[in-house]
Amino acid sequence: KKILAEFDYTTYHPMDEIYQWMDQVKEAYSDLVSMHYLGSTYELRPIYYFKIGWPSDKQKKIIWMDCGIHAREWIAVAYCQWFVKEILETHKTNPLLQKVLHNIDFYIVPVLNIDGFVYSWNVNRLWRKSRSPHNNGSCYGVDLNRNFNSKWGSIGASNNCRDETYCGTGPASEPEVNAVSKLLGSLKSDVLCFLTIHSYGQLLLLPYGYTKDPSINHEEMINVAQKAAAKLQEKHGTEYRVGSTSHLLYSNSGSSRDWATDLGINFSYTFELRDTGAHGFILPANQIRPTCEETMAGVMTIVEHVDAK
Ligand code: ING
Ligand code: ZN
Repeated sequence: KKILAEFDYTTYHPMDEIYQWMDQVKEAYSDLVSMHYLGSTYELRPIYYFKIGWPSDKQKKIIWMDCGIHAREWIAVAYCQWFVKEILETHKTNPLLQKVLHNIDFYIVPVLNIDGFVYSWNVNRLWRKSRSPHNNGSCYGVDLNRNFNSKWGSIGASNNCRDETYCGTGPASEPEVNAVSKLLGSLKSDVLCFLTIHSYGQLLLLPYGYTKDPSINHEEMINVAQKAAAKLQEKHGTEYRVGSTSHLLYSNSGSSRDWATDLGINFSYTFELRDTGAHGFILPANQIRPTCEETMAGVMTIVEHVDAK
């Protein structure tokens, strides 16, 4: 059993190592970190999230980050781990983090679609969906990013369980999506910002996917995103495109980002990390460090903006 100090953040880790890592993080940093049960996956694996911030008497604000909603997007999971490490290892010397951790709790879900993630490690590296059975077990998995209750099933999603974008049998029909919806629904008035991490494409996407209409906070969200993309590019020259999903890509319903927006969360973004297709979902491990370094710069630009509000 490896100790936390030796944990290698520049390689991809299977789920058993991530569970072990979470246990060690919460033990080693119990003053700043607590671990909580979010809910269960279809295959009955526990989904946990970290709450990171100084304990406070006043009601703190929240920044949400989930990774690994799509099974094959391993770099997203690696980024959540990196983000946690960076907060814990640099907060004492980083003035922004010092301030932020007093005002805000980060809620971080390192792997949301655990069943799919395990399946991607053990059976099919390019698996995307969850692993619930449908049509009497003739096909498996729901695209969890089409299963949220945001114009569910209306556009850019499939009703056929054999498809990669199968939206499920109803809004939040999947236990993973239901768990997120319940928790965020109960916290909504305190959530400053919702971040969901995917790959690939090098995009910073904002709402909406389900319509081409701009969201209420569109102007400000675009401005902040452009600033974040510029800061990100300063690190290693990586270029990001910024815009709403429906304009940059194509329309899609049932995404968590749109759902969070309609819940009333004023800043809601999807990060699509490296690359633009050369390696796609199989991003080589030697790109974990630069990808995470640049993403850190982008994310912290958003954090700084929402904290100052
Ligand atoms: N992309 C997101 C997805 O849920 C997206 C965002 C939406 C891409 C619509 C293209 C079209 O599909 C990934 N990589 O999961
Ligand atoms: Zn994705």
